[in-house]
Amino acid sequence: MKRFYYIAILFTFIASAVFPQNQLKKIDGVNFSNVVVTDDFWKPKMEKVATTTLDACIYQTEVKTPRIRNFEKVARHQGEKHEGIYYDDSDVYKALEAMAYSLKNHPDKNLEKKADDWIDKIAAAQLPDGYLNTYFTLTDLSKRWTDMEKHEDYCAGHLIEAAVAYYNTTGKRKLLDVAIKLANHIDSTFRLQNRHWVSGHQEIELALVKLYRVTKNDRYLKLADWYLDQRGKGYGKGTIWDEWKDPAYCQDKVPVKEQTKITGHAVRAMYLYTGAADVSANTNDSGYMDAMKAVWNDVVYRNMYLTGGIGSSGDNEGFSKDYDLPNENAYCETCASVGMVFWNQRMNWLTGDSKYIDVLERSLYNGALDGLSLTGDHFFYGNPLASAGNNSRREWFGTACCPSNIARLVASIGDYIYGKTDDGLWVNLFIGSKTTLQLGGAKVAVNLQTEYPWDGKIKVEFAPEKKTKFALHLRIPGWVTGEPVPGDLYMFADKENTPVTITVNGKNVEFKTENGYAVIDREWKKNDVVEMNLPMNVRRIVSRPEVKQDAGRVAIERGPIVYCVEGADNNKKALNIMLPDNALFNVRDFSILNEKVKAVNFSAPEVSISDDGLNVHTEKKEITAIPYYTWCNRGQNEMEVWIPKKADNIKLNN
Ligand code: FUB
Ligand code: ZN
Repeated sequence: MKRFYYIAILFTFIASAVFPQNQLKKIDGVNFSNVVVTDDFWKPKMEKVATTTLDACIYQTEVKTPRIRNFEKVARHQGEKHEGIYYDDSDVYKALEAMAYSLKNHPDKNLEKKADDWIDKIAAAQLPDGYLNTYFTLTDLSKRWTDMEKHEDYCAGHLIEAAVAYYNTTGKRKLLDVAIKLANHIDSTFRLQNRHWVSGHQEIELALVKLYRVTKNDRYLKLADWYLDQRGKGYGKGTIWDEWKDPAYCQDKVPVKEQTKITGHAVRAMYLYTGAADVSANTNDSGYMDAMKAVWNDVVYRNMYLTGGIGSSGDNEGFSKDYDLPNENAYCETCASVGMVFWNQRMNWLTGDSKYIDVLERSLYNGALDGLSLTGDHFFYGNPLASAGNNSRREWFGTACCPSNIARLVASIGDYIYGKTDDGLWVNLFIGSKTTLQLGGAKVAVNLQTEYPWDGKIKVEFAPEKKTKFALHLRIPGWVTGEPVPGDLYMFADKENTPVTITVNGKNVEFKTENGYAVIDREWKKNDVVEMNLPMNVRRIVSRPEVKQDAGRVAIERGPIVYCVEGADNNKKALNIMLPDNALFNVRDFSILNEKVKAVNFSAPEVSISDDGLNVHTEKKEITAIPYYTWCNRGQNEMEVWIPKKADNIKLNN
């Protein structure tokens, strides 16, 4: 018997050594709290968020709008009226989460004091049974949990995320205890009573997984899974379905594990699939994977803008028909691009495939970053790809989900740079940074230096405490190997791919490519330096012919950056510019406000109409194209990403 026991142990040991990847999750993330960002591109943005964006969020949340006042009213118990929209609590929580991340990078006593004050107010508004929502508490508490569309669990999800973030940064438990009490209340009200409930706006699923990870209490993981399992079974009938006339609006038409098509509201969809990926990674339930891969293909192959933005239609704040990607009227909510970053990060962890980071990078540097002004205190809610000059960045919005969402993303940018296993390091984003990780059984200091996205040189230096063996996986972006995006929604007009060379300590190395990564598996010692040089030539992009709105047009990219022409650089006009096939590009240093960028110049015809409207005139001009994310920082201006190749596609703004 004893012998059998030893054999069984031995077998288990061998099996776990042979199949170490039995886990669904292939890569672990490296949390931003272990990463010091030193990057010339991102560090100033993180500072801007810390010193300006958060102040703007605080001012709007506390002074200009009644969001904090609603919490104070609940605590006063004087029958005062709720002000604002039923989901406004979520903006308080999301700002708090951004504050928590920022405090980790930039300790700031005053900011922490502000966060503590807000937390006291939030805690004072929690009811004894754990319920917390100022809208229902101040309007009619008897109506709580009766309308699935009313975002009670969406707000709860953002509270939980803020609580976990604040606890991780400060070690203070007050908000975490509030979140636990609220999550317990929800769990007892629904899952434990098997009372059906479909969250009208997903968010709580991913938040509950964070709560599970910090508390280690699997009750929250089960609740997250239960939320996913409620969808697509008709339980939303009567509430969310009535509101939107179509269960697909909130991804409630088909059970999550059977979904194959992207539908409905873009932010809800992104949070849903992020939650599903998180649940999969923590339960090892592969049941969501096929669905997520199919839906992801549907997004990326047929429904994504070149900027990585999604959700073309303002009517449903979401997806319309395949290939329907209008440029001027593109909705492309900032939150949806932020959601793309979240979901693609999780898909990369689950699969180890770099194509998800290619999409993440596109959404991050273009669709999401466009949501934040260069001054840090103005925002875009929608991010169109063309403008007749009527768009402007705003200080705030009635529905103010986007400002704090982009703030929390920038403040936690360190989350997206690296991935790891016990004996593998993944470099996903090229962002100057330092971290120390346990690799191959030794502590390894990693120092990544680069001037990306303006320059393609990437240098990674290792300082292990002792010689250690691990596999370095360096992402070779799809835009280097000829695929601007996975699939063929967008293609390079030329086929001039430059091969990538990698050196170790100055000598070329052979490397194998796996899942889109160059893999160098060897023993590393102190001061080993790996260098990779990504070609940064300007490339023309064309769309599949099904995208009618881009027909006869071309866009330009350099590295991960999508470019546009803006009136501010081109004699106040952009819609009259052509980009013929034979135009040559010239890259030069340029500044937009204080942002140092690379501009792309080309000489091309501009069309103008005489004042009397009788003559059309074409004149060759020197045109300046700028990174898309920097547009509309110098007032209202015409702008265009997809530039007509010939005059017959020009649509002038008269
Ligand atoms: O409903 C809450 C948020 O407001 C959504 O995520 C955004 O799309 C906006 O509708
Ligand atoms: Zn938003």
